[in-house]
Amino acid sequence: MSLITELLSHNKKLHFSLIDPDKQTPEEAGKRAKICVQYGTNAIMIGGTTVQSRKIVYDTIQSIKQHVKVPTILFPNSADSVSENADYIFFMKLLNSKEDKYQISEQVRGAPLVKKWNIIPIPMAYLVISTSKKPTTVEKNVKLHRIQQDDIKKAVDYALYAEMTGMQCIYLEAGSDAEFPVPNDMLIAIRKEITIPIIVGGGIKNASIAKQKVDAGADIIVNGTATEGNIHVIKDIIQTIQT
Ligand code: 1GP
Repeated sequence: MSLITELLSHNKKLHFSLIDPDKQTPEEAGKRAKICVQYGTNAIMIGGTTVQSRKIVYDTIQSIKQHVKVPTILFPNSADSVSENADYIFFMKLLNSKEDKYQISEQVRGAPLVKKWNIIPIPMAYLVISTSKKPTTVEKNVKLHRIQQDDIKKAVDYALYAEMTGMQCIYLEAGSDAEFPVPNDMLIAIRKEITIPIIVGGGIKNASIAKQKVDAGADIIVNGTATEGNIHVIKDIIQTIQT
């Protein structure tokens, strides 16, 4: 059974906390992970759009593992951030990227490392939705076939492709600290068409937004920015989505 299926067999909805190794020291990352786990987060994701070195990823994961026991999942921006001490990796394809490296070539470069280090891959489709006027970091760094927030059919078609190609889950991403999250009507439309778990992240700033996303069909809520400041909001979010 895959990790996500197994976690979803115990909880109706899940919460993952995303720690960007570039945003704090490894020691601080461990402390932040511990707080998130005390609040009930189900896994710690490690990654960010700008991460440059394998060492900082490694050190961050080491510290997280000293503080918490929940699964650690790499959320890599390239093969260079694959780190041998991670439990799992979102082995992901950025479906609406125009760049080969986010579709296949970094994945091909990373595959032997994942095998050598016995990291468990979770095949994941990753879709960036452009929801906000101000471009998010991922939009600035990756050339995209843009999917606007009202491009519902386009998003559904990508989701169908993800399921038909055997992806274990799909991550609908509005971008870190996005002004607006992935819209509810897009989630509802995708949920109607596919059965694989839906992960939603980007701009989920409070419990009321998180509740709307799970009610619309999301299975997993991801918070990243909140771990860096307003961390107590994660407690409200988890309580709200799990009741
Ligand atoms: C970014 O979806 C994640 O990849 C998390 O977004 O930082 O807005 O929580 P936030």
